[in-house]
Amino acid sequence: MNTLTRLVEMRQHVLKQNDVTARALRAQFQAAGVFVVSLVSSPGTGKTAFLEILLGMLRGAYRVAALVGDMATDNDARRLSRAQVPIRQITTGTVCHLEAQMVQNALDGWNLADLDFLFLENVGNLVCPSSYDLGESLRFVLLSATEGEDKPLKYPPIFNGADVTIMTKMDLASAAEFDKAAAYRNIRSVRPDMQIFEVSAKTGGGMNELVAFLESCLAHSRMAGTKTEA
Ligand SMILES: Nc1nc2c(ncn2[C@@H]2O[C@H](COP(=O)(O)OP(=O)(O)OP(=O)(O)O)[C@@H](O)[C@H]2O)c(=O)[nH]1
Ligand SMILES: [Mg+2]
Repeated sequence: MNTLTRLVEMRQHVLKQNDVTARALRAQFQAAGVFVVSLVSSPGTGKTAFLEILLGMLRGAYRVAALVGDMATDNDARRLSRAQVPIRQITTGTVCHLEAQMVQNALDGWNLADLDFLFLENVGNLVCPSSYDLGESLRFVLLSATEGEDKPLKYPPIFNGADVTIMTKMDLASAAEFDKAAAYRNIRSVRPDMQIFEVSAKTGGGMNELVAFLESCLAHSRMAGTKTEA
């Protein structure tokens, strides 16, 4: 066996193992009635800023928590802790994405049935996270007004593997000469039925719509769970 064959086989093994763990996680989340949303994007798109606002808006009415992945620092976990909800950091070291086993380990000691929403902030990267299922109910991909409308065309797997696009930093759209119509076209050329929201963590714009959307997702998933149990 040559080196390349061995590398391909090892990678397939890692992905297969991840799928098994993710399937078990998904079953755990469903049994506990917790709605799990993961966030992927390139570095600095605004995942943590978006989550800070979202956690603050949800925590009055819902039990919320978040896990946040970072290669080297706990900066994001410290920022999110200001929302005064349970937060745990996953430090991935040299690994450029979260894996299902890392999520499983980080949940140790938490009673999932005590939660309504759990958010997973992935490591900032538009490539690696796309291959790893984390057992989430919904995957958000964030695209900021400052990073260029062509990103969905350049990194199709991450947009194809997500359920919803969140356009962030919309307060900077005109300064950055962001071509929103082109961005919509590019997203939908990769994923035709993609739902898209526009937000700004600076002004809070678009966040009420996001909260209403998540509330309806939670209600639907609980109704579906009740029907399955019946
Ligand atoms: N003007 C403006 N700035 C924003 C917005 N959202 C985030 N930022 C800024 O963008 C920078 C990066 O935001 P983060 O929330 O750290 O981005 P991130 O995606 O979590 O970054 P990584 O975790 O490193 O991948 C920070 O300086 C934020 O203040 C926004 O809606 N408008
Ligand atoms: Mg972050």
